[in-house]
Amino acid sequence: MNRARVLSHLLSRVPPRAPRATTQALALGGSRCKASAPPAPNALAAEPFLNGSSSNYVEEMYNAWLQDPKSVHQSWDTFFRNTSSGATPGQAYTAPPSLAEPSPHHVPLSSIAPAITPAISDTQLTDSVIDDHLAVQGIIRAYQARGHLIAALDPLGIDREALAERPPSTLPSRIVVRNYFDSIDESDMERSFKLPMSTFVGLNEKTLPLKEIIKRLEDAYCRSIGVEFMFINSLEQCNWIRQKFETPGIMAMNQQDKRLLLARLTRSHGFEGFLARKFSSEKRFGLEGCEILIPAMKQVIDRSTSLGVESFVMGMPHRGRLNVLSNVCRKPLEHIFTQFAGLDTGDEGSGDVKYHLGTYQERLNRVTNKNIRLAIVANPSHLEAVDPVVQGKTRAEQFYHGDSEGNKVLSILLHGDAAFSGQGIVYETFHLSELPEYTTHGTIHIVVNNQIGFTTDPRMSRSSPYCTDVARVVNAPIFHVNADDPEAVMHVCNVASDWRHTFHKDVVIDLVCYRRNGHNEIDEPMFTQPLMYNRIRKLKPVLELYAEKLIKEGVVTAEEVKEVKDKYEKILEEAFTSAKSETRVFNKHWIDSPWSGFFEGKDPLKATPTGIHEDTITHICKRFASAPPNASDFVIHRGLQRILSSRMEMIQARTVDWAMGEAVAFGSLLKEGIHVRLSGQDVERGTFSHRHHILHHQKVDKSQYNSLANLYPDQAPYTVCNSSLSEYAVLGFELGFSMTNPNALVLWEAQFGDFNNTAQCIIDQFISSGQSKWIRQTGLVLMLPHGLEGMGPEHSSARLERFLQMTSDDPDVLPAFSSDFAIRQLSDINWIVANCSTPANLFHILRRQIALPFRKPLILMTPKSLLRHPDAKSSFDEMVEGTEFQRIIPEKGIAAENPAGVKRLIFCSGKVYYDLIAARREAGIEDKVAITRVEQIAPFPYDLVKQECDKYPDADLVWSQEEHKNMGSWSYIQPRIATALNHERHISKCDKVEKDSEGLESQSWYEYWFPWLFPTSSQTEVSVPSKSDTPVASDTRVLRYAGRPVSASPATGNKKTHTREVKQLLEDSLAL
Ligand SMILES: Cc1ncc(C[n+]2csc(CCOP(=O)(O)OP(=O)(O)O)c2C)c(N)n1
Ligand SMILES: [Mg+2]
Repeated sequence: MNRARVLSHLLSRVPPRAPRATTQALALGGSRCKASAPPAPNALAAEPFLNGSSSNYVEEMYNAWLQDPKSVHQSWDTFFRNTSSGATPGQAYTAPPSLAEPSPHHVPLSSIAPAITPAISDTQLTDSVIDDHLAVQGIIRAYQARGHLIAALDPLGIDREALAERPPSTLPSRIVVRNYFDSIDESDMERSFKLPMSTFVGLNEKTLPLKEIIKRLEDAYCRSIGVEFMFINSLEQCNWIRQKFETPGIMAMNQQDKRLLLARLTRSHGFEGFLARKFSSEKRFGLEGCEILIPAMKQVIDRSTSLGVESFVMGMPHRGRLNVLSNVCRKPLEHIFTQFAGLDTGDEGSGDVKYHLGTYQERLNRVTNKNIRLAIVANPSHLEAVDPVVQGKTRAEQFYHGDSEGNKVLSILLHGDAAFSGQGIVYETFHLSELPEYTTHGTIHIVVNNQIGFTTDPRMSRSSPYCTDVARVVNAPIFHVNADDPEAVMHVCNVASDWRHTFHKDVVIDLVCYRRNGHNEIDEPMFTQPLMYNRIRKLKPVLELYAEKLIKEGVVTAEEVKEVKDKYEKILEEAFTSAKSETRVFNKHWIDSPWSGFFEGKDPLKATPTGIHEDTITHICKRFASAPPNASDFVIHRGLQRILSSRMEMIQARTVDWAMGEAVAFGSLLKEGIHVRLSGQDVERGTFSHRHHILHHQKVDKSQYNSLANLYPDQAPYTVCNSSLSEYAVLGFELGFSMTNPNALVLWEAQFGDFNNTAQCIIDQFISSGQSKWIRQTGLVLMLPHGLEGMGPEHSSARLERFLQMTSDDPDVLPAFSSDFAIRQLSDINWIVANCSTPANLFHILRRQIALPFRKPLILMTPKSLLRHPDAKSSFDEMVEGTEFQRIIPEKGIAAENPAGVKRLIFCSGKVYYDLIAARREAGIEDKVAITRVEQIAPFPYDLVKQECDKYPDADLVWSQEEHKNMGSWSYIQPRIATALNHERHISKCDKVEKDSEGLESQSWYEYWFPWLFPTSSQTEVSVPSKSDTPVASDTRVLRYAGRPVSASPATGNKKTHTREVKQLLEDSLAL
């Protein structure tokens, strides 16, 4: 313990103005300094702030000061000046003025002296005493910061062996305490030291012998729990954690809790064993090796319920999912067993494998005697993709319950070790955790860390020491725990629940465990991890270990253990027998977000009108064009004032531009009590500076005004929020948000449409296919700025073609034309894809999302240059009552007045329309060329397109698009127009009503959601239009393509090429 003394002694020999060479030699140590240095004042040695670790720093400061006194902080300058001018020991240092309040946990050195044990307090306060106490503080801190590095976390003991093989300099004690132990000997161990306020190991003692201090620290930090928390910036939070782990006896558990824990472990273990016996060749991604997960989750739920939580929204991967569904959520065992039976489905949907399905259960929590709701969100195979969805759903539940601090709704996310460290979405989701409009006020993360990912060892799958290191970015404490120590796991679960309740921040429980079988039950793990699996084979299951422990402690008897086991086995057997009599599986049993009240009393094929009263339009527009009511106090940017004035002018002219069309859609829904939430990067202003939903006071920071939130006193809330720079997480989040409440319009806007591909997984796995797989509807809107404006390959294409390729309507089958054709198409398709060309149509399509009696995702290509295009405006007349969304906007000019004279009918979509009409005007062929806009691309408006074609019998047909030929709508449009003209193309057969192997019709989604309309499935009251309603004449015209040629890149980066391409496509389109 004398290193500091030696250094300060050396430093004390620094001459007041030693030449630079001398101080450098000092830094190296050795006798030269003694020989060359003249006797120096002993000022430095006596300064209280000097210790071993600061001496190098002092030397650096001193050297710098010698070079230039101004290069060091003023306090150093004063200090060195005082020292040089011969200040007496202890007098040279003058503290710099403090910027911060003194911390309540600050321990002044002087406070050490009185508390030292009699033996020491008799002596003078010497350097040695101070150093020794500082060293003890250092040791305490070392355990707190690094104790986890040597904790016994691994049930396999592999990490311990790895430690033992290390060179002595990296041995455990060295890893934790580094060099503090260098000069400690046995006599130091018996000495008593004052405990600083930064530790709780003393309980009521103020001093303890060093030996006892170290023992207690090892108990707290180096046994079955490894706590990582010292990176947290809050002293309050650090102390809270210290107290939860250091307080002697804090982990003690009563007998009743031990018995409950054993019973829960018995179920967890019994469930997997039962499935293994009954379905030995089926994949189930069993939990064996981490059976403690079930008691752990239940403990978190019990504890959180006792703290006031009523609803738990959970996301989890494949591992142990069935076990969680059964033993945590209490999903009926019969529902789970029938999933193994290979039965036909009894209702709508294409279904999913059993370990991806969601659930929603309401039940009594027996421990707290409170009712709780539990949801596990359905997810695809794509690991961690569900994380942001869970967050969004949780946030929405909190929002609609007015739970502004997350006291009632809690999200729990489960992870695998490989996925947690490997998937970027984990990081993106963590970054939402503290954002005001995205926070769920703390998520409890539980990692099933079985130290393997499929066949890959951790050393090959991550570069971070722990799989949990990603959580450090948000200052989340991380509790690593040996999963074979059930009581330690329970303690950690309690602390994690309390942490979340106290600080409303994320926390991680890392269950360090193993995987007893292969990745799934059919895999052979010995191929790739022979040594690990040799060891696993020798390990007793945790249930056995814990039962033995409790029997030994006298908490239970062997008979009791067996009794609990047999009782559960009987429950399983009975459910298994009753599941055998089931003939169908029902997807509806697996819905994670039921909207029970939403569908009731509705006509499944009737939408409410979207046009609104002109007074409402005017009122909303006026508010949207106005400064806040206290305008004189609220300084608005001059540029914005101009925008507001131009909005006022539009009101005078009874017109709206794009931003106002959108605002009226939002405002009118808000008036009707529909919550609107618009989220995405820079959405408050709008990437193209057209929206300005939030006005900023130019003189007062954070003073803002949101006009749409202030339209009517009793309106629904309006949320508009700039998001983090993430597409994957934010889109996932909004999807989750939209799942909770069907009576809300949730929109996500991409900065530019092409960025949607970084959220591809959410689009493919959830939005496009979610209803089919999980019969879960969503009315989420994706607004994707799209269009080739000469801005280069990026920022041009929202990849419209991909959305169209994923639509689920058959290009070869012409649906029967009937009065409800449009809405029937909407209800049958997986999503709607549109590219509106007028603000009025935008207004209607947004309102239609809510007007529909069901929910469908809407993929909207949105414009850029059209935001300010003088022609892209709509009259109030197009939005008032009696108007509606126009799936196509037919030619309305002179060509339409004399259809017989029309030589060409051009179909197009989006902004290219405005280029085409300008070029047509210039060419003077407005009477010969009709131009019709397809606004709703999917589902394809066969009926209206057919009408247009019929109207111009002598016209040739052209599809004109600005996207390259292998992109945009062409490949979607082409076969569908052919089908519209020629009816069915007989390429594939599509039966609307599917029959199962027993010849029984499955229930359609209408029947499921609207059972009152379907007394029995054979007595349907909905008239299904017959194919004979459809005209049979055939039109042999062939649609021609006019546009850019195929390309690998979505757009040219060269402005001149862009202009040439536009000219070419217009010529191709219009040349007669
Ligand atoms: C995004 C993604 N990539 C790859 C896979 C294929 N896959 C399924 S499980 C698995 C290993 C997962 O390991 P881990 O996260 O540790 O969970 P464990 O199976 O060990 O519980 C892999 C690579 C996947 N499901 N998702
Ligand atoms: Mg794993």
